Amino acid sequence: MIDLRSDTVTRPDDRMREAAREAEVGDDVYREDPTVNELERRAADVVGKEAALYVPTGTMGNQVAVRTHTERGQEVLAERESHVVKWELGGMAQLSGLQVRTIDGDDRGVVAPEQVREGYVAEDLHRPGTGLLALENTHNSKGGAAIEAEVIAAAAEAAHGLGVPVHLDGARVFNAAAALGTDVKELVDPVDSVMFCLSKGLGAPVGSMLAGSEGFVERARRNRKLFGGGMRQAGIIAAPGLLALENRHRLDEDHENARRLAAGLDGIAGLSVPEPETNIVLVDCEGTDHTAEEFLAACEAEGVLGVAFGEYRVRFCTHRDVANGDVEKAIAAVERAL
Ligand code: TLP
Repeated sequence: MIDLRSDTVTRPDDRMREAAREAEVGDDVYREDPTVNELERRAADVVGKEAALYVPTGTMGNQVAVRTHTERGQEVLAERESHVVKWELGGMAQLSGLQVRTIDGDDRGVVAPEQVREGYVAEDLHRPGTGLLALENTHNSKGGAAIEAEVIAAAAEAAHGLGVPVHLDGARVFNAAAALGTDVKELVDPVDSVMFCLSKGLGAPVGSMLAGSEGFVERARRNRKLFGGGMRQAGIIAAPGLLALENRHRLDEDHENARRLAAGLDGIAGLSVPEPETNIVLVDCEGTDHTAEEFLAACEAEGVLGVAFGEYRVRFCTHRDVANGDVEKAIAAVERAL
């Protein structure tokens, strides 16, 4: 089976398993786990922030960030299709008592500065006030669009001009940096906090990082505990995370595989597949007269897995466990499926 459902499906390699076995550990709630401490230092360095916090999932990282930046009852501005709005179980409302005001980004999920200013509400007798702007890079729902540093900076500047902090869901921010040929620090410099995942293209079995100023991360540490994310001998999972951090230089390979996959699938009658910017391939299958679910069932029977991203839209995602020749096999399998 060629599993292209997500870049989260990768298995830890032998080096990661070995690193987990050998990891020096301690109780991380007491901040006594040397491996977690090292991972937090290295992660902060890589993104150019003062400090970082290890969290079990990207979802927890986003939710802790949102909670840390805001006060109950405020509004959060976020792109309509962003993960934090669409795929986190309404966590902002459930966990932090926030109301979301969505912004319709463009077809790459870009939020323009004037949209930030339009969406902002000042606190008064009737209105709750805007507590946070949440951005996403790469933008998952929009096919892994790699949003340029100046675009992020423009939206962030608009928010900061209104006294509103900015969080970036950078689950795949290293994919964005690789695709743009930019240092990740440039992409995250304009924002106050960034979450990135070790468990996607970087290949760790678990874990994400939330980075920001010392003060922000100190407060986030309390909220992580509140949300049940205070882990103990977490060095066992942080050790593969340290190796994963070094895998950020391998993402171009996933992007190249995604481009080859997209080009091959686009050549199949009934499928329309734009050239991907990173490792996410969105396939429009309306021309086949089959829904995404029907199309996916046929693909599965031929040995390829993807996920539905709409009635006639399917996502295939390339990753570290895509073996040599898998892209060509997947294209041939989809052709047979149809
Ligand atoms: N995304 C998953 C699914 O939830 C859709 C995937 O397979 O892509 N931010 C972004 C932009 C994400 O894509 C994801 C995971 C998360 C946050 C949450 O990360 P986890 O799964 O670690 O909670």
